[in-house]
Amino acid sequence: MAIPTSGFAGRRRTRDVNLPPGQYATDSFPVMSAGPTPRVLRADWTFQIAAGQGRTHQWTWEQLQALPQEDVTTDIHCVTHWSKFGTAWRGVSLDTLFEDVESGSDHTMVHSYGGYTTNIPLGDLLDGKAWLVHEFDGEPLAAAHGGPARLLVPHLYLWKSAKWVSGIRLMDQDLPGFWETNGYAMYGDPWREDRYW
Ligand SMILES: Nc1nc2c(c(=O)[nH]1)N[C@H]1C(S)=C(S)[C@@H](COP(=O)(O)O)O[C@H]1N2
Ligand SMILES: [Mo]
Repeated sequence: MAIPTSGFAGRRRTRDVNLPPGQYATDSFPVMSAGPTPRVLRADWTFQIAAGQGRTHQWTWEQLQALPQEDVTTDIHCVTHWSKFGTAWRGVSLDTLFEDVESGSDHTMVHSYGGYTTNIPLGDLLDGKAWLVHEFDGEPLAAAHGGPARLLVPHLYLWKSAKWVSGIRLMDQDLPGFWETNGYAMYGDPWREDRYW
């Protein structure tokens, strides 16, 4: 939605209320990867949640597909200043995956095939805020964008949405992942421009 910032029609300038500070909107979908694209076959794919003390929950591709699927349309915001409005995804809510996970830990490290990691507070993965997605725009998620499956945490900068995600490990303390070790913020709220430390 665009709102006018001036009442004079002739001099009207608009500011998009959905655009976080310092961002511009783009229709393209840039590929941002820190390394080569890992090729993971769906037949070999697994996703794990490790809750500590040997309690690990694991899903195969077939088991993931058998879970309730949600269609999510959301804006995404990259720390390199581009935002993309109304992106359409399909996948499984993290609430569904965490349903039977018992843990007293408040922090998580998200792990990807290929070795990428990123830290996210557990609370930011629950209550309808995050998904494990495997379709974009009605098509299987392209490998360049994280296929077979990636995390989608749209209320944080997009580096938190780990591509080629392989699992989530619960942690008792907040530890930095890959980009967080290399200067990116621990939390990454686009509305507060929480970009770098
Ligand atoms: N595994 C993995 N996930 C990743 C990255 C990466 O390099 N490896 N890059 C992150 C960054 S910095 C961004 S901006 C988004 C980019 O997603 P896209 O390539 O689909 O636009 O993925 C994030 N997830
Ligand atoms: Mo990024």
